[in-house]
Amino acid sequence: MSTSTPTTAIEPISVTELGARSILDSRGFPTLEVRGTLADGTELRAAAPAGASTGEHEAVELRDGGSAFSGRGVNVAITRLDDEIAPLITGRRWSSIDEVDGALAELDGTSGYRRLGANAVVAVSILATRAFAHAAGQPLHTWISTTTGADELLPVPHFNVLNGGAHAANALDFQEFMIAPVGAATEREAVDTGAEVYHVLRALVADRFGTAGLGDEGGFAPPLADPREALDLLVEAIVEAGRRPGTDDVAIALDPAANGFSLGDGRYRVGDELSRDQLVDYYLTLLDDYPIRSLEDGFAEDDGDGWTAMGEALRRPDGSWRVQTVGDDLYVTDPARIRAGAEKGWSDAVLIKPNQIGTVSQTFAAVATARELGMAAMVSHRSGETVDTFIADLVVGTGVGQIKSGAPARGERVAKYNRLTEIELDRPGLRYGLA
Ligand code: 2PG
Ligand code: MG
Repeated sequence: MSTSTPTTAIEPISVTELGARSILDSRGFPTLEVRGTLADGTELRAAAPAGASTGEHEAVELRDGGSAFSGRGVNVAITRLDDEIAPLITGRRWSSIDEVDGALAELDGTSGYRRLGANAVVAVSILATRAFAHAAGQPLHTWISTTTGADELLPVPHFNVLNGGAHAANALDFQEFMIAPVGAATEREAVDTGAEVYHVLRALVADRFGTAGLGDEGGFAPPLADPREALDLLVEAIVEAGRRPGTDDVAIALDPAANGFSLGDGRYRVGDELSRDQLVDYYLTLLDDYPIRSLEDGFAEDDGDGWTAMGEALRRPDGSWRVQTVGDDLYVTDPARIRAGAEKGWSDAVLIKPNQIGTVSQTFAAVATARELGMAAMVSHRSGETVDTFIADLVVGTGVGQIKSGAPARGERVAKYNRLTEIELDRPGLRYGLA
């Protein structure tokens, strides 16, 4: 991951009006959409996503409680935005995203934005980022690259095509089975490859299980339980689509999301009950048998001993890792947690979700921390999404080279992939691939 020096001065912004409304997310639950008007009359929007398998230490969404929508309404958050955030944001000119985000944190006054709600704060922060890009006359991804000093890069998409865990009603303990076209030459080719494998997989699943029902992220959710069965299906689909399963062509990535099958005290259930060492061994046999390039949240967020054992098993004598090992719930996009994990040898990569930490500038700080520590990063959607495409520009502008946005199907997932191929069209010559 190389960096370059920012060249453009930041233009100040002024937002003359700011408001919010409740919209439905991809699971049919309320979420916030923020709308702002700039001094030149330009209207901007931003929407907050929402996770299902959330980390214990994530920034906190403000939800109404009560019986409507199982307590998941956002009316209290909208009232606080109208009463407190809107007067703050519209009251002055802002000269940097750090300044906006710092003022939001100060106004909130709690850790994790408990008072104003991280759902409101992240949407306002994204809207402010769009305002700065507009003021600078730059596409969002270019403004992000200029501001963070990173080189732009089109990322390898990680398509979640088989769903389990908290995202599906089947008995599959692992949450996400992804395919990553690392060998593609362009974003266009990568996205098309993902879609072609997805269609072959649909036919295989329908043929074998008589159903091609979906999980929350648009991947299929057949009634299987054993991760190996899911991996066999993926390999078969990749081959049948005319591609080569391999870590240099169409690779596999896993997010077991181990919080979901942790029994506590270092015990896990993957079919059978497994100890920490048995779970490490289980992953090692999967790495032997399948072309897996990335393994996210292999242990629970509170099981430091598990992460240490896995790190010891996966690090080669020269310090390189046998598989990219990603912390999601473990780090919650928090620079301090990332730093602590790196010191303990827990992983060599970080998942980046803006709403986990709350603001765009904190998200930039998480990416910068990963880069400083020599760790890889992957930008991620949430299982509850909207058609907001901010993370597509974020991944290009921060140049981290990896994104996951669910299956190559369903509007809220493909909005991000389609934005990536649009950026590629607008920027001929921009490199595609891993950082
Ligand atoms: C994850 C995410 C996104 P959720 O665990 O990585 O895929 O799921 O948004 O439910 O936390
Ligand atoms: Mg995860």
